[in-house]
Amino acid sequence: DDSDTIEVENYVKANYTPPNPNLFGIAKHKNVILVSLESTQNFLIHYKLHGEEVTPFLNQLTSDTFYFDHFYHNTGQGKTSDAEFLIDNALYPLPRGAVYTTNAHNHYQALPHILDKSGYTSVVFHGNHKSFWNRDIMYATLGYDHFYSEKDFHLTEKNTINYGLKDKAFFKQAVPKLARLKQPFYAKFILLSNHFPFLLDHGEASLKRADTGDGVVNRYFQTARYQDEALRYFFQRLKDTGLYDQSVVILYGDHYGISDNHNPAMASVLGEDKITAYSHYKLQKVPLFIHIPNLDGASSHVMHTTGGEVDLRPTILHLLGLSTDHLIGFGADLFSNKRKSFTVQRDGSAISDRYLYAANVHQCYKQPTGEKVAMSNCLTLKEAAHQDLILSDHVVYGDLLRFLRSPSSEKN
Ligand code: GP9
Ligand code: MN
Repeated sequence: DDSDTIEVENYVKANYTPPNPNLFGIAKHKNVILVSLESTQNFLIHYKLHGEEVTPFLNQLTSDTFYFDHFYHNTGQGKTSDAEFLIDNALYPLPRGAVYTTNAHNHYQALPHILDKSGYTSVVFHGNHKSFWNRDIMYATLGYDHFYSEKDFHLTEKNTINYGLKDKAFFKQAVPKLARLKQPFYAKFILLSNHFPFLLDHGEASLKRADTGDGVVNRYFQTARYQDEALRYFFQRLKDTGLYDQSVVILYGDHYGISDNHNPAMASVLGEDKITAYSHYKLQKVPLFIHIPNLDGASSHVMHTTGGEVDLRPTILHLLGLSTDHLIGFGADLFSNKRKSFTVQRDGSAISDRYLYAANVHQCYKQPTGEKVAMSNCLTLKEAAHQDLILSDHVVYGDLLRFLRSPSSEKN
């Protein structure tokens, strides 16, 4: 009802984080290309297996773009779709189920609708059936103009595995469609090949398996390498077509790939005795890369700011020169000098550069050592996470954005 809406509005207003004035509008009218890296965890970056880099292309991107090495997924049971939801709406996914399936008819202030007002065309490319995660319905709600799904690609026995089109064939077929779009566009690419149980066809692995005794973990490195090769090809094509210099390109790991069921193998991968409650949260880091075009001389940097997927909507809008002070949402611009070091996990955990509150064991840890400290150190953090999650859930469960009269919330 109205009092709920007012509470959310006040909280969001009080937490508003202004943009970095040096970057606000730096990419005005540029395209936005978003790539969802399937199950890609941050530990892969610069990791060496059998003395070889697993992700040589992404490793190179850490010095060609803004690379965030303290960036976390904020997803729940809706996995890939939760990550998409977070980024488009700056709202958290739900404590159970997938918001894409349970609340696909709500009112939202999603990126496609916001960008539409600046003349953007919004599209999604994904090599799986359109109804997976209820995407076809949700994308219409969020304002996407077109969804290039399985039926828009040429699928064969050879170019598919597991959930659908292999990443290399996917990019090969998608780039010509991308190049034909009216600019500026917001285009999302959702990858598939690095998906559990991490399958490749014979002769497609360019890296030997790991030898942890756990087949899932062993194969994970091979499909991550395959994805890395597909991304190298994609960037080359973006450069060939001239789109690279006209686009903000964002790559993010959607969620963890290796669950806690594989902790013994992961301990050996990381050279640790065992995966502790603390290292579990470290493993929830996913890589984030942001390429900003025409930023002469200052276009790359390793960013240590603690953040998460919920921060991307304001980050993107500010780069495009669009203000966010009238929008309902959580998170804050990752480039802002005023942002708090903060992100949450859907289980109620909270992370800053100084402390980590681990909800799974109700313990406060000091960062980055993981030393156990008194809960009093974590109370502010824990409460902030709780407020964010509770109020975001109010918005989604109560469909509160329908009550807002600002033009950005109108369905068009
Ligand atoms: C399916 C793909 C994978 O279309 O996005 O979904 P996930 O299982 O990772 O949520
Ligand atoms: Mn996924």
